[in-house]
Amino acid sequence: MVIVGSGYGAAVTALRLAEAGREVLIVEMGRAWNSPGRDGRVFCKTLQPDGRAMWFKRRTEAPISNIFGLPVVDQPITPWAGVLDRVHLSDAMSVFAGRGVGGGSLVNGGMAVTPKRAYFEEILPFVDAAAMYGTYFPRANAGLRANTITAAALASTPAYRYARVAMKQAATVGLKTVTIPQVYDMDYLAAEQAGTVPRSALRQEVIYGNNHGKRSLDHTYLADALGTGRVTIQTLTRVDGIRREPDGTYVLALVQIDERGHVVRRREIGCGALVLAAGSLGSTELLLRARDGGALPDLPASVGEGWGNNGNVMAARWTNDRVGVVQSTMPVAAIDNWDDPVAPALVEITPFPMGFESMMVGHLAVAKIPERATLRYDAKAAALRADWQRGDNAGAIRALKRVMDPMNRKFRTAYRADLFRGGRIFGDDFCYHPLGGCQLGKTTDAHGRIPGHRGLYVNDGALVPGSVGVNPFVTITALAERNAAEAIVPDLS
Ligand code: FAE
Repeated sequence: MVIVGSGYGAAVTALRLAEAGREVLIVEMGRAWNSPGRDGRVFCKTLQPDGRAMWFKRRTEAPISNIFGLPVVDQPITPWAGVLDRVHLSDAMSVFAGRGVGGGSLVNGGMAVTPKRAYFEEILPFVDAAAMYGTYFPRANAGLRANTITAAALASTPAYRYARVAMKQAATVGLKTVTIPQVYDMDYLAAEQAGTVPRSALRQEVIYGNNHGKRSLDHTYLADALGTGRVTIQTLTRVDGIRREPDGTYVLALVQIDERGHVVRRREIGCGALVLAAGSLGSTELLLRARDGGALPDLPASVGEGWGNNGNVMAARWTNDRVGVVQSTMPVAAIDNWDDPVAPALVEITPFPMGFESMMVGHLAVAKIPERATLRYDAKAAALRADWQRGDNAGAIRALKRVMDPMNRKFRTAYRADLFRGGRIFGDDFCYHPLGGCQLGKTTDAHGRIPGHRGLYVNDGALVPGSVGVNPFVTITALAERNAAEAIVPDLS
């Protein structure tokens, strides 16, 4: 039994299969982030990145490139098996993704948000919402060890001054604000603030990994899975192709590399059951290559369709109030503008921990937009592509403006135009939340099984049809719990 990838869908599937007595091999292209480098840190410093920062890049490619209009953020690095990847799907869209044991949980902002039930029912009408909200979302949040900052801590922690400033200004113009659960340990954060433990969230760490405090999957689901004694993780090994023997065995072509990227071994392994959980892009790419390359020609024509960016767009505004030099990288608050009939969105209040008083507040919108793209594999360029165009994010920008414009008007403040490439006000050409490509109930059956391919499953963000209205990992985890409980484990036990 093989699982490709070690992010949310993979970690859940591995744990539940192992608990049911199955031996599981996880194949993960990134490394295990559990041993310190020569500087004593597992992950590099955010403002002094090295090869650990990014997946085989010569230069970092951070979401924000400029400070005061100067392109000083990105720095040259040695190509290495680093933790954050940026995959360029088209001129108008690139996707950030985690690489390593734990997938996106190693680099993400830790916001653990359960979607609005009405929207969940709208996007996945055939999924039993009562079971999701009664059983699988609570199970996912427990497995992820989500916790919530107390009202007292939010009101007083110096590192959340930026959140308080934004919440107050939002409330002044009549917007609703909410506290958001986190997988970062809020007790650890309090200890950071008190100066009794090494800093991580308060030391600018997030996109290149957190050295402390973060309950990433390697500390939760994957640790529990390994604890069963039935799960093995093969790291630095990429699944490069899937074919099938006449007896039904799936054969995976594996390419193992060292941390500098040199190929150390190529081999094939066979398995009777295969779960693809390599993320929206990774799982879709494997299926596209297998179908279009002729190895699995009967895969559904819909593979690649229904891909979306979850309505992601980022921007920042000047404030007329100080937001604090030391800011927690772990967002705990948002503006909930989901009831806006024109352009609904959840708008995160994000930090910009630049190490000086920046007088700015950032926002990442997760907007409800209908735009979807189709992913295809360009064999010549050996790259995944999407027909996503710049205008496709116009609805997300509109949703973000409906939150930020009133605050700018009221407080006589302005958008910052000095952060993104080309002097853009809106960071609309990248996303953190790739979703879809192997949609539940379209490319797969209602539980992630690929029709006509016994023993082949998808169980990750590729199943979610392009948008879920909030940050997605709780939804991906809960759907994976559901598919494991209702299909994968019963099928394979
Ligand atoms: P994912 O976690 O991406 O795992 C896929 C794994 O498969 C990775 O470890 C890959 O290295 C591996 N892989 C891919 N292809 C292959 C292959 N061919 N062979 C072997 N291994 C392979 O998938 N979401 C939230 O809910 N809250 C947040 O606050 C949040 N912040 C984010 C911030 C950043 C900077 C980023 C990048 C993402 C953020 N996300 C957030 C999104 C979240 O991390 C993402 O939705 C999930 O990680 C997706 O989970 P999957 O299981 O689909």
